[in-house]
Amino acid sequence: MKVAVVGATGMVGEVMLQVLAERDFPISELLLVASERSVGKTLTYKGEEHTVIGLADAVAAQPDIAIFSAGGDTSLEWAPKFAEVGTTVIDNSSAWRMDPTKKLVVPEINANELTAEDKIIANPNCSTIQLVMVLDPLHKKYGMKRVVVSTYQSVSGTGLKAVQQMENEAAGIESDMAYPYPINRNALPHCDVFLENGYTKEEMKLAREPQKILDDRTFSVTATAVRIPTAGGHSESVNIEFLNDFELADVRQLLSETPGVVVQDNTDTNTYPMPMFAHGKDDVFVGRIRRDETQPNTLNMWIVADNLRKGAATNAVQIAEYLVENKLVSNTSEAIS
Ligand code: A2P
Ligand code: 11C
Repeated sequence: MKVAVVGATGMVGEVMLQVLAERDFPISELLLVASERSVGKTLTYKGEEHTVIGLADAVAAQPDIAIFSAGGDTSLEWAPKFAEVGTTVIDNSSAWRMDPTKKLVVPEINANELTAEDKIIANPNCSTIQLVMVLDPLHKKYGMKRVVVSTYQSVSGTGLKAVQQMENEAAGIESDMAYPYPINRNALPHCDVFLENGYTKEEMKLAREPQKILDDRTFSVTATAVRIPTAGGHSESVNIEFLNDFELADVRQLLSETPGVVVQDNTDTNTYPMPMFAHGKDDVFVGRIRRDETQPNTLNMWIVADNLRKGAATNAVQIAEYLVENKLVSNTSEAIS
């Protein structure tokens, strides 16, 4: 496959390259793409140096697959241009997610919706992906009615400037502010921009994307998204009301049999998921599974995942793998590695 990584110099782009290499994705030619500011810089992939190119040159090269993580505006403008030359775009921004003509895919859940005609495929928001990985099997078995989620999100979700703000504040060094307030030793109930309804855009992604991915509008999700001074991954406190009752042992069993989900749940040994230990891993970790004693058929749990891996890069690469395995993408060149 001729593969373009758009946004290769960014935080997600860097993890994207790691994940492509680790999973030995079949690449015959790799195009590393970023803004004009970065054109000419070199990046290393599998020990080989590659020169960063601009978007126009990347379109002209007609890659088979382009994985985008360069922000919504870049995706809105450039994804259609790649699609026009036959490239299949997997887009990590929020630009196309709720477009009814585009699929929103978590491979473990709905990759089977994909066809060769899908030229722009949306990767869900990081906090959505880890949530639906756990909701999907439970919904199939018990039928969800309502989900209340509160997030504890890593600064890496905002980007490098935010990671630097946190590190500089911790070290007592003045720095540029990615947030309107200090983040170190703080918690900001503010992820992404505020909307007219009083929610943030991040909260509305959590409310809407799960219905599209699970292809079901009969359940509802309400969210509060909070930024905290962690770097390893996003955490979520989740309350789920079901139509049907459950046994806790069955819930644990079901989740432990779900591919991509790992149950870490033993209060006797202080075993529960934490972002420090989810960091660098592709799985979604779930624990603190307990009955909500205030109303019937309701569960509480805690879900953690590395937002740059399963929340972004790994999910996108898994979509690319599915396309290749199922011959849903044109292959203009023989794979050599
Ligand atoms: P660049 O490094 O040249 O600015 P992050 O989310 O970590 O800030 O990364 C964003 C990524 O998207 C970077 O690789 C960045 O490239 C890229 N990017 C941002 N704006 C554009 C643009 N207008 N065209 C192409 N790439 C862009
Ligand atoms: C965050 N979820 O942690 C964001 C980052 O819609 O893809 C990714 C934003 C998006 O703030």
